Amino acid sequence: FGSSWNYIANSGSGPANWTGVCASGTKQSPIDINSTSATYNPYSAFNLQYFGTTPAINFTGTNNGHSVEIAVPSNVYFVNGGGLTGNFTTGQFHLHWGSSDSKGSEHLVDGEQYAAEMHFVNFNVKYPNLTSAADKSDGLAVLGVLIKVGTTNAAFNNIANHFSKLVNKSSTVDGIASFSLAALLPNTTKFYRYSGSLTTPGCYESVAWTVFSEPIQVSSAQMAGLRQVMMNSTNSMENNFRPAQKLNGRTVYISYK
Ligand code: GRE
Ligand code: ZN
Repeated sequence: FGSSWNYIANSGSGPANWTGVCASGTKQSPIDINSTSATYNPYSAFNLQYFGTTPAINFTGTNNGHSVEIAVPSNVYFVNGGGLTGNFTTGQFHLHWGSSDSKGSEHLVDGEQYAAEMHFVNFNVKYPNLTSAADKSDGLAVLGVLIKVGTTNAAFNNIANHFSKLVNKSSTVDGIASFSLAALLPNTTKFYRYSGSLTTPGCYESVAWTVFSEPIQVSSAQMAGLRQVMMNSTNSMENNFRPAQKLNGRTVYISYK
């Protein structure tokens, strides 16, 4: 199975055929978040340390065949507070998106799917790297940002300007100058929180999920750039989202009343 998995339903390797924890797990992601049945939790302040800065570092963009992923040097950006147990450092961020504006996000809110979703993957600093943290129960804290199509997002151009160089599988772009990651986040402190998993194989149940309750906007031209990206020589990468998984009695928390 390895990295032969994909998002194509009738291929024999699509989400319904993913194996291991993806199939047997009981805390899988994504989910459809029911906002009215979510439990209010008065979280302490959420701290996205250094997200608002532009350190003198570079990012590397990669088309890994499943997503467009931006690798971030670890121990530069940190995520803590907001009810998280421990300190987490950003390892990468990546995107999931659809072929039309009415699908593409992984999380849904009250049954509504968004055009895309960005995941900031942060790993617990008690582990040496993202790979070793990924299968630990306290390993990951992922920030999910829902995306809808509307106005042009200037910050998004920091990555969108490179999409044309990431069209082909395994292509990379080095030396993407750092920028304020905070500018890619919605202008809200409101979020949902639940315990879940990686949304890609091996689907480890190691993620404290934060999904911000407000989407960000990107323009239709910016979305079009993303939709040019290919998963292999014949198929577009669009619709690289896993369908919503069963809640199985989990509590979804909401940070505000
Ligand atoms: C994801 O696809 O959402 C993901 C990763 C790696 C770690 C965590 C995670 O690709 O949620
Ligand atoms: Zn993801």
